[in-house]
Amino acid sequence: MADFPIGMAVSAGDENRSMLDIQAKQETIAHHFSQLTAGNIMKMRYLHPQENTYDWTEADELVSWAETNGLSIHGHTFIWHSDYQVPDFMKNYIGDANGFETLLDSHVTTIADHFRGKVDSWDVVNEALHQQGDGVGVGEGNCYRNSLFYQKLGKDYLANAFTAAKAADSGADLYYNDFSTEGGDDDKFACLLILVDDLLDNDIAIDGVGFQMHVQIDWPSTDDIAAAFQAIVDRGLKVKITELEVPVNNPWGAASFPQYTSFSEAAATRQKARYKAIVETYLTTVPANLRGGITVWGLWDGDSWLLNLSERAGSDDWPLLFTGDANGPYEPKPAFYGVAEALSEE
Ligand code: 9MR
Repeated sequence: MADFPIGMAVSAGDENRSMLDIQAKQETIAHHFSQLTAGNIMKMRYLHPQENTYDWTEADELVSWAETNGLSIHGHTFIWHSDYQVPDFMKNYIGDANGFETLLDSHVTTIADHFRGKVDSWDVVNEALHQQGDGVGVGEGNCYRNSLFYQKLGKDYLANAFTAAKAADSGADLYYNDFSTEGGDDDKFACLLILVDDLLDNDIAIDGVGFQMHVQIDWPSTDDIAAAFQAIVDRGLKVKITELEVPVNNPWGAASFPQYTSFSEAAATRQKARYKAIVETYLTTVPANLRGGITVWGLWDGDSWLLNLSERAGSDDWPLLFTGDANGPYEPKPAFYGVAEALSEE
């Protein structure tokens, strides 16, 4: 339907609701989507649990399913600060900065090399910028998250990771990926541009920016989203929506929460319009040669990570494109048709 990847984030391996255990899920995904992102199983700790041990079994199984069914893979992710994902041997590393740099380069190189030719694109580094609302302001010195990697190597770990990934797999598109960069948080967006421009000024091999887009039904505005995409397009880089979902309730923006206590027709209609507007914004702002694709973060409402998020306690958000039961069948929601309409209007 689209001439760029339409992606789906999936559970696999021994995770709950693994797509490889659920026939109906495989069929629905193969029918409607052209790319997979592993929601978890290609993160640092899964692939590289110990310094000299890589575990490819679960990822290879998923990649092989994708290959057999004609879907490409977006790799997620070589480097992510999230405590639960950083392997203990990295946290406990006691050598000097050079040693840590070698270890991290080898992590990226080994994984990129293993999947060379099988993974179309990678989130090379995920969420290296400060969280929104932390009040530190903008400026190169306070843009970067004080992660383990930053503590050990400063911002150089980003450039190093892109360089190592390109050397190991020159064919894969390399993305910097983050959340709240799609407008609505001016400081974080300014920091994104500082990061990207720093890489470009130093001729580092970055191909694009991944906008996660864990957005709200009413935030950020499509004007803000368009401006964020445009800034990346102006730099000649690809734009990829990497983790899209649209919950019907906004826990931060509105006085009453939840706004919808059932998935009413009004909620479904509003959600459809929002999904459609996001895809239209993408299509009108990003020229065809810079479209890295659009990935939704889960298949049906019961798959969403938002169900476990404390900020959303007391709400059921129905954030995804399908409804159904755990083992299927899955029914497209109005939002699905909103996306399809936007794509077919092109
Ligand atoms: O959806 C993912 C959830 O299943 C995991 O428990 C969580 C921690 O690894 O990560 C979630 O995915 C995140 C993604 O990797 C990076 N951007 C934010 C996503 C939602 O938290």
